[in-house]
Amino acid sequence: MPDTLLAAEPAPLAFDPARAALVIIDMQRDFLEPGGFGETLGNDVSLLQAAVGPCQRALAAARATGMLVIHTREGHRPDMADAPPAKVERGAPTARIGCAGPMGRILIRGEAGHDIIPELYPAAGEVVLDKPGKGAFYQTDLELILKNRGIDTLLVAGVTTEVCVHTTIREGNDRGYRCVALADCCASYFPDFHRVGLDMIKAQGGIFGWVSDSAALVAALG
Ligand code: TIU
Repeated sequence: MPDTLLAAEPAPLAFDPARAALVIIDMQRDFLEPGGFGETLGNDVSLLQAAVGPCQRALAAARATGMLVIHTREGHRPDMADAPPAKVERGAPTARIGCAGPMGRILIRGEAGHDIIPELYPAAGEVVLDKPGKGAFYQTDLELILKNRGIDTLLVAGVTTEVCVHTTIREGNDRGYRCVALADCCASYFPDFHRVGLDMIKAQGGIFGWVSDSAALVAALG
């Protein structure tokens, strides 16, 4: 398929949808719903709802195009052997990673809170990638999956903008991928961090990526 032009900042990006992946970061109940990890950290989880509708539209467009879709989930093994003490012990949350909560053990694989929200639930055949860290490349087989599919462009959505989305885009940029943050498909517990996080990506001529949005993606794939 010929290159498709995506409206983006700091400049439009030509990409081949067959070599692009929609990567939806950590749209898990633990981050978006009351009683999960995000709330234990003292956050207003309702702020992340803004990204759900735009993610649904981006996901529908990607599915209609046959684009590779990857859903990531941050979390740990039930025995927590992969959870660094520095991460588990940090701060003063109301409940730490691994503690029992209303959606099961906080940020533990297999628990209800660890799963993707129903609105964005993975379809059969879509990649679900479990990651122990903030970045989707760290200690996962993401790079192998992308290589096997010949992917060169990552369209990145999800939460939170300045934490797992940023880390993944930085990791992907250093590995040679063209990384695009879909602005309205991302959200943060800190609206200022969301805005400035996007500004950081596209400053300096796009120092580590591009910023676009769901409407531009839908238009480009339409
Ligand atoms: N707390 C916060 O803003 N984010 C995370 O802990 N993980 C993700 O961003 N997924």
